[in-house]
Amino acid sequence: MYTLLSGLYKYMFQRDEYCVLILGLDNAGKTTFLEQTKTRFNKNYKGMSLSKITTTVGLNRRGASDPGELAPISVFSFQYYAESHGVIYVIDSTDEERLSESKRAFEKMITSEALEGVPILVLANKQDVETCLSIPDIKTAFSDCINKIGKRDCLTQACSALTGKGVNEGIEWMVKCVVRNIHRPPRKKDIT
Ligand SMILES: Nc1nc2c(ncn2[C@@H]2O[C@H](COP(=O)(O)OP(=O)(O)OP(=O)(O)O)[C@@H](O)[C@H]2O)c(=O)[nH]1
Ligand SMILES: [Mg+2]
Repeated sequence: MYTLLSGLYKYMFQRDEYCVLILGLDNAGKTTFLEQTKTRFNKNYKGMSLSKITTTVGLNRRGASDPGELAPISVFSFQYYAESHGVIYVIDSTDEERLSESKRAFEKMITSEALEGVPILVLANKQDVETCLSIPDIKTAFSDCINKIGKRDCLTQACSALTGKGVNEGIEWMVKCVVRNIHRPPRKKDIT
């Protein structure tokens, strides 16, 4: 009886909550992607003008002496890794010079035990720029990471956080993956 009532309570008054990290080197387009996503998926969201977004300061910033570290939350990554249900990894497709740095950071992230089995969406961002690297170029540069991805879901998606191209596809894929991942059940949040 208690189980039934508790199940009914959860059904009526609680909802599932998933935590997805957005990682990548500085200037990759993480904040722009987040704002674009919020604007698209939240009808009431009145975001800032995307073209006015500048470098995130504070905790989200990478230390200058820290090459290869991920820009956001690098100091507390492990704490966040353990609590996350998915990772969106943003690559600047216009920055060939830093592609290997981005690959090293990606490799470091996916080999973290705290992220085992977590779905990873790799966003090849800034695809609106004519001279950008193509998806095959980026896949080739990241090719030695493939055997470290393991059994988790992983998708490389072409995207422009600025124009919104590829954003819906990426988010919809991520939602499908986190919901079906039985190894990381959602948090239950009371509906207020
Ligand atoms: N052309 C183009 N520019 C983009 C795109 N996404 C982001 N940018 C630009 O790239 C710059 C960095 O974008 P941000 O969203 O601030 O990048 P970030 O990863 O949050 O950077 P940090 O906060 O420094 O870690 C800004 O000038 C954006 O306008 C894109 O899809 N296309
Ligand atoms: Mg930012």
